[in-house]
Amino acid sequence: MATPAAQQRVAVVTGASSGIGEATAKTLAGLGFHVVCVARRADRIEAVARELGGTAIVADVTDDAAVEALADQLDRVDVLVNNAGGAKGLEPVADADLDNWRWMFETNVLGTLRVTRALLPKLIASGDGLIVTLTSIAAFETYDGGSGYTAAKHGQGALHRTLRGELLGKPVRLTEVAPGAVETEFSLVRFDGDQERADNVYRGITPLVAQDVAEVIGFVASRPSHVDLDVIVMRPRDQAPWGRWNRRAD
Ligand code: 8X3
Repeated sequence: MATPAAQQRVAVVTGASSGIGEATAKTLAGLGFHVVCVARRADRIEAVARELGGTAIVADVTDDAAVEALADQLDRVDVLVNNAGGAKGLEPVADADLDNWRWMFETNVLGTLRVTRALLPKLIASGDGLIVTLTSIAAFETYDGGSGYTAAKHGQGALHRTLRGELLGKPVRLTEVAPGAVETEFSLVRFDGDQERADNVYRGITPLVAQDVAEVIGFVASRPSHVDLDVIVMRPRDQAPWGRWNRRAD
């Protein structure tokens, strides 16, 4: 791995190959962190890491051995951004696709658990650690067709929030960032590559973009160490609780 400068703080960002993860990696690098970009797509994270002067580590958060190997390669971790995750499908409960549910629990819930558990000793040892977990407004709301995703995001949020008590007295801050609609590859993944269906999600609204979320994470990571921003819910002005949009005619 590229070596961080002496005393340089290290931030690990999962899902750093695109969208919120990539934008966050760039923002944190701009704040002076050595950023470790983690994702499955080697070519993408290598390009991102090269641009930042950071390190690319190819790892799938659903793979125990890969996450252990990730932890073994890191001497120091000051910030962890649990960003890897996503949605698959929009079926009602009556037609739920169990494979989609498994994928969503594996990536959002167990992925966050694996990476957090593996890096926790180093975050504590840093003396001023920070864990930022990207959940979603789906961690607080439910909506028709969204049960698998909202269940996974509620689970991921519960895991993250539990740490607030378990780590009390340890030098680690915890921030949950819960965005609404952000135009990234999110909907393309959810609809299995169906571009038209993905575009329809954002039709007639002004969604958030990845940079909007990255800037908030940069703000969180640059507060003094006694300040813990606990939960940040952010959504486009055009989005009320899920399913209610201010859509303008095209
Ligand atoms: C995704 C939030 O509003 O696009 O986490 O479903 S939304």
